[in-house]
Amino acid sequence: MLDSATNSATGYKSIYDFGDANVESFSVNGFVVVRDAFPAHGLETLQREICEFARNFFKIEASPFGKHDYPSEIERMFDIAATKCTKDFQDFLGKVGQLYSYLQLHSNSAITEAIAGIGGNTVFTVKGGLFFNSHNLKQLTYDWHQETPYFLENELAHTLWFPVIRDLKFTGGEMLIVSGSHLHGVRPYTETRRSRGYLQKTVVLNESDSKNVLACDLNLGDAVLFHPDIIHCTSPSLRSICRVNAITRFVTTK
Ligand SMILES: O=C(O)CCC(=O)C(=O)O
Repeated sequence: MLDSATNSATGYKSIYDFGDANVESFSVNGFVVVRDAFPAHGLETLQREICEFARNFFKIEASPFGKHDYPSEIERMFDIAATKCTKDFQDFLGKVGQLYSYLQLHSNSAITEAIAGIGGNTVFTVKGGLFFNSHNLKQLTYDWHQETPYFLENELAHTLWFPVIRDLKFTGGEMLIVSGSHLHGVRPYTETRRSRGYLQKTVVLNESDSKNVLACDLNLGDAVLFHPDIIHCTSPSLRSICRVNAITRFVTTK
């Protein structure tokens, strides 16, 4: 169980207090925080590409600040696109994971070193995309679940989760994880799907899980790398500003 920590804005303990990037902490907690995982210029290139891609995909006119303030432009376009058509928006979020600038981010040595540091498997390929959280849009959030049941045809190595446009303490809507929950393997789950939403493979938290919840209140540039059996979910979005994050799953072939 977790002993002490500062609280994040959500009232949950902050992941920063538990995420030392070493093999011992990974084996106990099931995650590590990778500080300075991405250089600012790499994230800015991704933000610019997301803006261009969104403008073309959703046929939205550029705003006057669109050339200078990519985070605000992404928020503006995503708010429009998300409320208009959830299905297209879902497709779009997934396709961002194939952008050159997205894949390029992962060639960064901080990521490869972190994977090697926690005794990672040989990684053959990545599957990634954006996630979005807003108080107007509950369909694109996840209940408590594990990654493994979603990737039965591949062997999932590690999962990387990171903010794409702003620090999470500013936007809220963090991902929540249950520290140490990977130690019990894959749990029984219930499949449901909200109208026009993601497939849910929901697990129920027990009393000890509930005491070990941490908020991934990461700063832009940092990332969390976690075990595929870690239980996690999207926290409710309480602020007016949306949250834009990415997930990359590193997979090995079976
Ligand atoms: O970023 C989020 O909202 C959660 C995403 C997630 O849990 C997942 O893709 O497995």
